[in-house]
Amino acid sequence: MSNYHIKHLEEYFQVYRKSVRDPERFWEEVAEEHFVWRKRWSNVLSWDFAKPEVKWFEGAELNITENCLDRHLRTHGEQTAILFEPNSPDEEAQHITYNALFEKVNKMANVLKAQGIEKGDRVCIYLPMIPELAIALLACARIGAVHSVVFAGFSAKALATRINDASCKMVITSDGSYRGAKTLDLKAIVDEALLSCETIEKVLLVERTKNKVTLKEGRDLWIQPLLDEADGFCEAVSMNAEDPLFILYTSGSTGKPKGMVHTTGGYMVYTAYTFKNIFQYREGDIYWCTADIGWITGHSYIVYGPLANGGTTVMFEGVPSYPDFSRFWEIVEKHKITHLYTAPTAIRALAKENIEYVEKCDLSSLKVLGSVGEPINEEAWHWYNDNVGKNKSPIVDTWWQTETGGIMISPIPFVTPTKPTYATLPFIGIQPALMDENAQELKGNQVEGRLCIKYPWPSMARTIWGDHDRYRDTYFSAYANMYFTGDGAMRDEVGYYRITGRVDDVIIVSGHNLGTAPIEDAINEHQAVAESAIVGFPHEVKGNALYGYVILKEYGESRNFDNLKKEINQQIADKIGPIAKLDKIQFVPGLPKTRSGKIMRRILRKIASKDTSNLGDTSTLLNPEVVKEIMDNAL
Ligand code: 6R9
Repeated sequence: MSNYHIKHLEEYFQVYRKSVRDPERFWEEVAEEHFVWRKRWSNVLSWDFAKPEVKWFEGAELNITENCLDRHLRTHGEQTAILFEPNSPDEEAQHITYNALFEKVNKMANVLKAQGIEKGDRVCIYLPMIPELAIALLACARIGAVHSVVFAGFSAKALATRINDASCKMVITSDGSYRGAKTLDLKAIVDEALLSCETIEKVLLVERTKNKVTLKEGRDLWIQPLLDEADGFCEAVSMNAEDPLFILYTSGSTGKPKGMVHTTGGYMVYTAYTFKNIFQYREGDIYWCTADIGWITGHSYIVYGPLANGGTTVMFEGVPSYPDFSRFWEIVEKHKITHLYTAPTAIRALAKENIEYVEKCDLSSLKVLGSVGEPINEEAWHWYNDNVGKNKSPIVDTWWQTETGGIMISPIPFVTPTKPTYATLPFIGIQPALMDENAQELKGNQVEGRLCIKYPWPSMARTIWGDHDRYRDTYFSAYANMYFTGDGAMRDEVGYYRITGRVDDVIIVSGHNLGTAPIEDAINEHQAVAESAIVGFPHEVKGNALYGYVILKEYGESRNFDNLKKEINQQIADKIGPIAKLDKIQFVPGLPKTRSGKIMRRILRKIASKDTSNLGDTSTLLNPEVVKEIMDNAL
């Protein structure tokens, strides 16, 4: 098992040096030793960040589901692959073994085929966190269809935009979704979305909540009767290593979401390798990542990474607060969870509640804790470490992105000494760089700049679906020959990295990336609104919350501003989803602008954060009087 499971710091440094000295050789060895390929590659890596074009394991053929399922049947057939914990603690958990999962995936793959899905077709998956979600991903992968999962909290409009962008042929959804005490009517949202989607031929429906649904003749089908009839084996389609595996949308600085395209071979190798090392996952461990599969964390570290390693991965349907704030800790106790991978926003929300909720549960099974999605603040880090990890389970603060496919900067537990709020060291094979304003690389330690990556890694996204120019412009044009992450970071005196946050127009609210542009577009569509600007401000649970400055077409005394605020938020919920609602809305007579017409968001951010003692350079402001007016009436 050379290089596959790193066990001490010296070994990390050795393997790291090897991985950057000869990345091709290094990843070739990993690929060779730990995966099943149908045909070997002719070339490990070819790349050109100027085009940009990156290809790993060119010429190789494989099917990722043979690596995630088939090869484990002989050795791990009766081991639990997916442990499903339902929304309600009164409903029994399901232990789906590798044998059972194999059969379910094969059946669903046969159903997809019978319903006209072929290799290369795009299938939109809009499901709650139930086993069928993971099964649907794998069923697509089995037949070479490209899955595009849309988080089931997105609105009908957001869903339609994503379906249309990728010209999806099918939607897989459910009658409804349980979220704590609430039930969401997913099918109704899909029906509304499909009014503006022309490419969808079939809708497959999973029964979950028994909500009343209307079926459209010739389009909508319940999936269960089809599964009952389907054969339990479906020949896996041979995929080229560079064939797309999935599309996953992320926010950008324009209104249109970016459909990040991940390919098959490199993604598999990197997610599996990082999973094994960054969680130090061992035989028999019960690993739980609390993310939703609608986000990249769920794709890579609920589905593909754990299953490629023959692990047991927990899927939780519910929320941390239902039926009460003990839910997470009760799940840890009930299933003897060994690995808990969650987000700072969840930690902060739970830390606010009575400590009894944590203390009454037996958390002694835990070995490793993880954090992802946004910078973890010092207080949350200590609370997690002291109360959940009891000072014995290392916290892996893992920095990465939808675009990177897998974890990029992170401690390795029991190997890298941790430091609160630091993601610490680059993972094996990852070559970060910090850049200054003049696009020069900052060498040495104790520096702060913009975080870039200098060399390709196997799981990087290869393009933006249908818009390669935007891919180049967003990630490869700021700095020559580098991938630009959009994040700022500092490197301390020993070379540890601390991510300081986004440096672009993306705001991370409760771990969700929100672009300011799509929210502003949604607000501006309200008939009373002339213009708007959104900024983030610190929030004790969400990390950041949204503050909107809105210019009305008429600023009359007679308006009912409270109603207007509600309407604006409703508009946002309809166009994007409730996660993008504003915490504060201030009606303003104008926005601070530069002479060239750009909104000076820096000033708006300072006002929203109540940090107005020094507004910085305001000499290029066209309308300084507006700033004073906004400050006087700030919320
Ligand atoms: C995996 C994921 C990516 C953005 C990323 C950064 C922030 C993620 C972080 C972190 C500080 C961490 N981020 N992990 N910031 N420390 N450990 O979250 O992907 O949803 O695409 O978000 O999240 O700003 O650029 P994605």
